[in-house]
Amino acid sequence: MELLTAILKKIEHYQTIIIHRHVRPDPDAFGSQVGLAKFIQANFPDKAVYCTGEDESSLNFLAKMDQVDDRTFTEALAIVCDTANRPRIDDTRYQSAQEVIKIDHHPEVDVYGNISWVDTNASSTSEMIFQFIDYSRNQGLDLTDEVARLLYAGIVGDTGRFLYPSTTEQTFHIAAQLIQYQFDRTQLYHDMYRISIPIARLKGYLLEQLNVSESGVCAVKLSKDILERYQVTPDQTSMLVGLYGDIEGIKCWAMFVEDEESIRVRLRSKGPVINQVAARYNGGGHPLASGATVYSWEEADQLIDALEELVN
Ligand SMILES: [Mn+2]
Repeated sequence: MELLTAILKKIEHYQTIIIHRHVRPDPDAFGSQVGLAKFIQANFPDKAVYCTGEDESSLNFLAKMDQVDDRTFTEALAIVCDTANRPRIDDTRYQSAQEVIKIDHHPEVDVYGNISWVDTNASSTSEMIFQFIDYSRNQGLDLTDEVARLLYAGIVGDTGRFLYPSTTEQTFHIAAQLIQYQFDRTQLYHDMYRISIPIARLKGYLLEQLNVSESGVCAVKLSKDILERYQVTPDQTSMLVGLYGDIEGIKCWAMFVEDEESIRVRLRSKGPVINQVAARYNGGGHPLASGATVYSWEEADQLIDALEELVN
């Protein structure tokens, strides 16, 4: 509560507020960032509120980013949503802001910000933004339909449509309140889960290649050649990482995606805690869902060995 009061005071105090989130955004990153921005803008129409970071074409249905010039940062309050560590903040210019606030639900691997509100029990940062808004509503501020849509998208995204164990009674309670607002939930689901024909074909390839070790580790490698053959970009493969969750015998899995200069790794688990392994390979994240980066296929194999060790 004290944190919420402190955050609201800062928002009231600053005339210019710039909101950030992590690189390679997902619906929770966008939902929390833009949801908070639109909430502030709706309640304080005289303030200048911006969302910064690169646009993401697959999330255009949620929002587009603003252009912010360097000078604007020097007088601003920067709020960073859904980002555990500083290297992952999209737009490094938060460094020149007057003050920084961190709002996040990942394990705290990097303490930053003049105010830091971290709640690892929250399903999503969007859920936390709702809590903040709920608190502010008692102070007379209003939630709008568009804000409700954005936060709902963030919660749905990070809980895998209310499937993951991070989904709590509170999550459902918040979702129940959000759907009382006017937005097209069916359209939102269509936009979030529609897959293109190239991705559908790549899905077929991935299932065909399925290879599960005796201990329950599954690893799949998508080289540049394969991506080219299927006409899919590294970014577009992110929606396929959940593919293995329903397959029997798989305890944890890694998807390697070759990029220009590195190999991105997406790690998922049904029990063994994998973020320690991710941390050893230039990454991090949640206990059961992490990301990492390796620089050769040999290093990729070492990471697979680390998963084998973890499971055994
Ligand atoms: Mn999140």
